[in-house]
Amino acid sequence: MQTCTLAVDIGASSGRHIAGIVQNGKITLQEVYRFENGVHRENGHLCWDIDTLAQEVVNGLKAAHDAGFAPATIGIDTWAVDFVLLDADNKRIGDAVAYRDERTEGIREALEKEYGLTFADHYARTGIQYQPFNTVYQLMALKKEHPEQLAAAKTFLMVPDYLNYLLCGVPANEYTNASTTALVGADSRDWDDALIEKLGLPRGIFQPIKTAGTVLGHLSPEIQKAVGFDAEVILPATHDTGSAFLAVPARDEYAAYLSSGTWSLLGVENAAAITGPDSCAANFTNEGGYEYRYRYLKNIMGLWMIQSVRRELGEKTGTRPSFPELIAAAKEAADFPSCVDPDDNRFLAPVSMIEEVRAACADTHQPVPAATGEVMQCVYNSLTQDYRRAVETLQSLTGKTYTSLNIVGGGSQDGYLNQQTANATGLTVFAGPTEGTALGNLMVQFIHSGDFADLAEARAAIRRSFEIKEYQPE
Ligand code: LFR
Repeated sequence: MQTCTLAVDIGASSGRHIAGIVQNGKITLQEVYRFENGVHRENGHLCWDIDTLAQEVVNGLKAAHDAGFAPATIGIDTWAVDFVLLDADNKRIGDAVAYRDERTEGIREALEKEYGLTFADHYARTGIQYQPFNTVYQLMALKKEHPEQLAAAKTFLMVPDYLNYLLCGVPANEYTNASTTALVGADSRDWDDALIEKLGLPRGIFQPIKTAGTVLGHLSPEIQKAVGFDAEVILPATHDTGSAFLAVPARDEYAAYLSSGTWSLLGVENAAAITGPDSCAANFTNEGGYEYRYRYLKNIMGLWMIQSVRRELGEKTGTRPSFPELIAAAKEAADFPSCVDPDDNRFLAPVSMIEEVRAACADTHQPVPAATGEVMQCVYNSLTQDYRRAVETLQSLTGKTYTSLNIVGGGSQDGYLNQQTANATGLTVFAGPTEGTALGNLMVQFIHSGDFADLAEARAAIRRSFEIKEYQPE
């Protein structure tokens, strides 16, 4: 059996179990299991199939064992903001509603009117951007629709907290993910009791906040029996973007980061939160990071737009085009000029992404893309122009000039996007590693195991271990 650490990295469309090993200062990764994820409609809402996810976590542990691995530690990361509630018998109450669901429509306004909480005040306290899906809005939507569920709740767990709980029986809220609730104080880094009280939420459901590197416990006897081994359940940065930012092999402090997946998260790490009015107006967020760094970043709609176009074409024709096919089509239409605003919430969950992009072009009196290549080129133009704007805003908010952009995650494999990003931003782009989130998850485990002394050492090992491609602006 090969001793390893194991990352369970679950995104909106798929999850993976990745074994990580450090030998002679170099990191190697091996994917041992992969499974599908997605949303479906249940009880009138878009929901995650949380029971299947929980089962897949266990299936993947068993697959790791069957492949000859003996994980010493296991860490889980997922997207942010979504949660489940447990009752007094520790049974799940209701569904795991997904963040693209529309239940939070109008809630921000309701907080202003009914609770006297303006967004400016809220932002000044928590430093968290406005997104319609912030956990706080979801909780307030639940309070309206199902007050009985909140009343019966004893424990609030974010999705990875819940999966951890099922593995080891210990309820806890991990800091990087808890910060995305918009209920944690930017400076106190703990639940904002006054805010929770003001909104009439039950303070008792929120668990002690624990930080990345904490060992929660061991696999329970039942899970050990199912998977064939015991391991420690450790907290990585359970928010995938928190893990991705950990894995950025920045060369100096003038590098901006871009975690490129379903979302494009563009920003930097700061030592203190920036919560002033300019930052609020720009909607930059101060999410909690490893060792209390602040992930100061902007959410950009990201590859979701491309993933949605691809899914839609697949439904129309019966076969999903590959990413290289879509990129080739875009290249054919490289001169297509139109550009939409990816941050417009119309792109969050449109019935048809292709039609939404066309409609947005028509609404802004630009050429309407017809063929797939034109739609794709329009998405590329839109994303890279948004990256450029985000870098400019970031510079004005931090008062720093950035000279390079490090792109990590699956999106960093798209050379066409990388080159256009370099061109649009005027920055040198360093692309890779592609396994941003899983790698960041593993790094906390490697530091725990003593393979690396600290984050600086672990990041240096990433530079040695993975190919990083360079793109100069043309
Ligand atoms: C990326 C991500 C973003 C978060 C969004 C919703 O996967 O975690 O950081 O804003 O998903 O949770």
